Amino acid sequence: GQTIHLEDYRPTDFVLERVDLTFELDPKETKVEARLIFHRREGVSPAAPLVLDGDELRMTGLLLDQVEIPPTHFDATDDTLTIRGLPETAPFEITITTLLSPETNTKLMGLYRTNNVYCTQCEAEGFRRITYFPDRPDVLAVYTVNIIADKATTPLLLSNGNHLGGADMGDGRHFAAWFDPHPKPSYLFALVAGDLGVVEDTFTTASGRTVALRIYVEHGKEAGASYAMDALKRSMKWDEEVFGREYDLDIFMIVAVSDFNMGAMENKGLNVFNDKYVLADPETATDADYANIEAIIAHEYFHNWTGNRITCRDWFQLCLKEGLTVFRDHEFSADMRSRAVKRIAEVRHLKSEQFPEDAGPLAHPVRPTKYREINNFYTTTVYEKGSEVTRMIATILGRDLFKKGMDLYFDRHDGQAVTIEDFVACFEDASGRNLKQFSLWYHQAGTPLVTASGSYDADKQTFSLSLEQTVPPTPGQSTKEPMHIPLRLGLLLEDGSEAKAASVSGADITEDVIHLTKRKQTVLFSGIPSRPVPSLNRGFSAPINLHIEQSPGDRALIARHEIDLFARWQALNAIALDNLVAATTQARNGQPVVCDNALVAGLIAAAADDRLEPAFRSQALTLPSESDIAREIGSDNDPDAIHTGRQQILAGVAAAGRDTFNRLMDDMAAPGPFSPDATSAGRRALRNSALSFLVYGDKGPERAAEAFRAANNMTDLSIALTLLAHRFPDAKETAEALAHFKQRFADNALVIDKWFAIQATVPGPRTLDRVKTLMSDPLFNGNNPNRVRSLVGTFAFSNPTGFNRADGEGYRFLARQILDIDPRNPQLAARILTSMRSWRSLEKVRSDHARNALAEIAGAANLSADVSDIVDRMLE
Ligand code: HT7
Ligand code: ZN
Repeated sequence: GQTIHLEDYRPTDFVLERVDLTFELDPKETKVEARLIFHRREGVSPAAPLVLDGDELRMTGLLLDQVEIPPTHFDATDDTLTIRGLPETAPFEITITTLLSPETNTKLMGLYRTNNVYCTQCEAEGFRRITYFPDRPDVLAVYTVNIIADKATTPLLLSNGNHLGGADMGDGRHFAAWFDPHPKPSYLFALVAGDLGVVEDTFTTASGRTVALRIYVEHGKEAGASYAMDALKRSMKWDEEVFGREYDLDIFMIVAVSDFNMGAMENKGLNVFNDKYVLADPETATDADYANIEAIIAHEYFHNWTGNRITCRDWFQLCLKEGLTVFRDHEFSADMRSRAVKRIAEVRHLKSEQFPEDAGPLAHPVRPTKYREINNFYTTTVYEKGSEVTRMIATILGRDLFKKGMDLYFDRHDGQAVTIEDFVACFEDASGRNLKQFSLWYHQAGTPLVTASGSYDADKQTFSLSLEQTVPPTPGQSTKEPMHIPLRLGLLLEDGSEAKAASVSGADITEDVIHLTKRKQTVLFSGIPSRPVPSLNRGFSAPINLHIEQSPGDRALIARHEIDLFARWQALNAIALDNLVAATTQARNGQPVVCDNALVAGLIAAAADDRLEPAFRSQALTLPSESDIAREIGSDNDPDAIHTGRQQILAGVAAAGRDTFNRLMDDMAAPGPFSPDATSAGRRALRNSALSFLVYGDKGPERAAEAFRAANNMTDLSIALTLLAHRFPDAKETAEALAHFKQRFADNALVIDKWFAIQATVPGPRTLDRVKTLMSDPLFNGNNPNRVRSLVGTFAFSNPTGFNRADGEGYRFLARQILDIDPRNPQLAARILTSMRSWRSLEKVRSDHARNALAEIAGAANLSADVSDIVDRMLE
């Protein structure tokens, strides 16, 4: 495909006023009639043709004001329809008839069938697979949709907006009409039709309107939607209270489907969800599943204002809606749960997913300036780093001015398709602050590195903090400007109290935020009575890598006394990471691995501290992952050495903390029946952290097998099964537990996904064969994205030793899978291929194998635009 550049953006020549769609649904041959009312934009040449987008369309009719357009007046190619000779000024109507085959649409873009349900996915460029259309987000129109289908098999006919009416057609078919009064881009169009069960509720808005709420799921699964419904109502209320945003239609619908390329989709008034993010009950959903459902329900609902009412001018602006909406869902979850624990989870996720992307061949700015395939830009950089950039605006402006800026944004741009510059201008105008340098966060890729060193002058009672920032080169950006980095900090004294400086010079500072704006800056704090320990980047105020020479003792002081709980976790994590990096070297050199006393003491102290909430203590006990360690090492990585070193450290902590962990097993036992709330989930998390260490200290599988038998909820059950499978892969108890789990949940595909994922992550070289065997299990289905992600995706993304086998078989396996999936579902193939994004940081034998596997993909015939874009960038 060709490259699209931001600088080439031009508005369309024709303005679309209205869209009238009629669907006659049939699995093999659906007929779509699209009536589009346009007028020529003022100043556009009368000779300019109308150029519409299309993708794999069969057109059977084309009319201008109800009169057939002669072949001399139009050209239809693979991806465009060009119509000439259109009226100079008067509005005109184009009627296009197309025939679609939903049943054979395996790409899951446009109109497709999933489990006998008709369903659409139009973001980013799926609408052009339904009809020829100006398929770009800055074309906003009002839609009317008529749906006709067989009444017996397809009783439910849904689209965006409000239901206008419907009737029987007397021939076994029926129809429904929907009208959406809010002008929208085509990517927010949706149609769902089929036979589904429903859960109903209502929400009364702040201004007193009643909104009907409906969640549609497969018949018989209605009970599983009650948590999602509760999360939806809490989201609606929260958006009113915190952002002042009320819902704007009479009905809000969610449909859960089992074949979906991503998590969910925010179509106006008719969200479509991957069923994984709707259905939950204690027997089948883990605490993580509940938290994800809450977050994703909220995310899609919040898009109603940040994305739908105000949308993107073009796809380069994707972070305008995604970064902002992730920020909003993070804040929502922080308010629903523990803020500190939520922040720790966010930062873990950011570091494990976004930092590697930003450090590898797929690095790109939060607001990119070019793309070949837009589907490949739904990235963790656009989403999660985009959210962090929004969070930094809030940190720099402070709560009140941030709110003023958001209000101005909603006021000024409601009903428009806008840019990041428009968004940032709202905060500049509301606050009077210049955010020009700050905006580099949108434009410069790469994670900034801040190096800090402090020195204390006892005579003068001053503390000087030298800070230096560098932004690493990334593809297409070899040199970088210094950024505006808001660094929250505290200076801790020996007794754990916080020093209050008499004065500060060398940087702008507001409350506890230092504004680092130059390449090098020295900040001088005066009136500091004794040598302080600086605690930098509290709350992860900036998404940076921070290097500071600090002794384990100084870090332990932060871990014990910081008022910012996140900073406590950060300090413990830094101690652990140092130890794990050293352990890797020791393991690689065949030396004994040494477990740092400060680490063991810090972990056990945090675990045992009853004043701290259990969820936090569990996070403290969760050591950096093998990929965290690989990232910290940065180059010449040997995943086997990382694994061995880490296992030894786990064993060290397990031995030293045995008594504490045993006590926690009792203290954290569930006091009553299962509840998915955050406090109960935190207790389960801490108990399972303790159990994990105990099992790592065990010689045999008995304790893990007993935990498996005792579990009365999916969190405990899946962790026990993971411990058995990972720690005792060859034990008969493990085989029995795996068989039992499979048999018990064979009819619940979402739970079987966990069964696949647990086995796909068993460390070591033998797992590849197991994955291959599982692919021929009757419960596996290579056409279902959730199944493919849980087995193939989990193996490639989350099994460092299994996937990165030294003989390269893991990479060759993945290459074959990518080439197999690509023709059916290019988006899925491309996404799974990004698991190789850090291949250059592997040691030479492995990186040579990885390059060859990538080259094999690159050289294959008929690659999709999605996969060739990713593989080309990875090899560049
Ligand atoms: N805005 C949604 C993105 C999405 C998507 C993109 C490409 C292909 C399929 C897709 N399904 C959903 C999801 C969101 O961020 O809310
Ligand atoms: Zn989103």
